[in-house]
Amino acid sequence: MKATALAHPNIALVKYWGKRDDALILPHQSSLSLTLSPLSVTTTVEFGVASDQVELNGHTAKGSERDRVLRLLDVIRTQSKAELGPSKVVSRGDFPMAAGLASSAAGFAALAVAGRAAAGLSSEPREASILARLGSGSACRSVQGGFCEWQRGERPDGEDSFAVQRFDAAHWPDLRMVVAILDRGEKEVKSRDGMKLTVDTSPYYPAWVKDAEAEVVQSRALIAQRDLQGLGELCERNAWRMHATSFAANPPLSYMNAGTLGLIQHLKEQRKKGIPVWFTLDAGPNPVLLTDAAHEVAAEALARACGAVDVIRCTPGGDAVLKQEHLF
Ligand code: 2P0
Repeated sequence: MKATALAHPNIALVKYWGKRDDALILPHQSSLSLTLSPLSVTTTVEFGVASDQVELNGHTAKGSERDRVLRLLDVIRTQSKAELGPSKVVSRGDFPMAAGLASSAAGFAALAVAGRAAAGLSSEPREASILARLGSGSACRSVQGGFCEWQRGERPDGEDSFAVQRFDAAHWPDLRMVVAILDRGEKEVKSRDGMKLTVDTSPYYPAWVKDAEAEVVQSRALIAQRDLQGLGELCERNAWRMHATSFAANPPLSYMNAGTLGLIQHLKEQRKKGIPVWFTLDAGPNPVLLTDAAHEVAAEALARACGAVDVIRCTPGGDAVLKQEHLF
């Protein structure tokens, strides 16, 4: 009745931006991401304790944070034939939560894998991915390593909306993602609220959905060929388009700040000098640079020259895994 899992965060190369069902977290379009090593979140789940307890990064979770965790465990209870009883959850991440990297993705993926194991349910990636999705959409892409594609699905119950691994981490060991932390502050508009505002008010939204769906297919071919330039260009274009939908929302929404734009400009100049480096940007000001092993030091230097207060160099990461050592 107790299990522990470790999962890595992921960064989308083709972004998820907007839900067709807010409760079940079903997206309007498919997305494709790379799982990131060495960053990880470890989570222990135990059923059959005296009362529900949730501890995240050393503090007792309250309000919606606690509700999101307990909701996922409730789904496990309905799937289990056994009487599981109340649960205790302890989760710890090894990277700065303010980095703008989706710690929720790794957190809910680890929770889904550990929770299912603690309940004696199968370790099917599909089932864990559907469960993780109910915590946070992007979490469905952190159950497996390498390059994972979240297929939007068609069904209203979400049973066909989960991530599948297209290429494992060993497919492209030379690829690097360099996280440039320009700003550690909490963002003003959470991704969940920003994407909802965009879906509801941006006239550009339908065009985004159509393009992104096509870009998932294109990215698959570029990854198959390990085409860094092709993938880098696609990745930038997709990030610009995602952010453009939000610029056109009402009221307008920008996750970029002056530092973000400064880095993007500098990056273009470096590229003209022959450094193969491209960016992607989630719902925050901190770009993630896509490059190869030979240029990760140059990418870090570029980020620092543009004011990065911290830089995290990542490689393709592996699957979420069960661990023998528990957190309690
Ligand atoms: C992504 N993001 O594909 C996109 C790009 C942010 C920008 O997934 O509401 O925390 O819990 O499903 O997964 C961040 O949103 O949102 C995200 P919910 P989530 O990675």
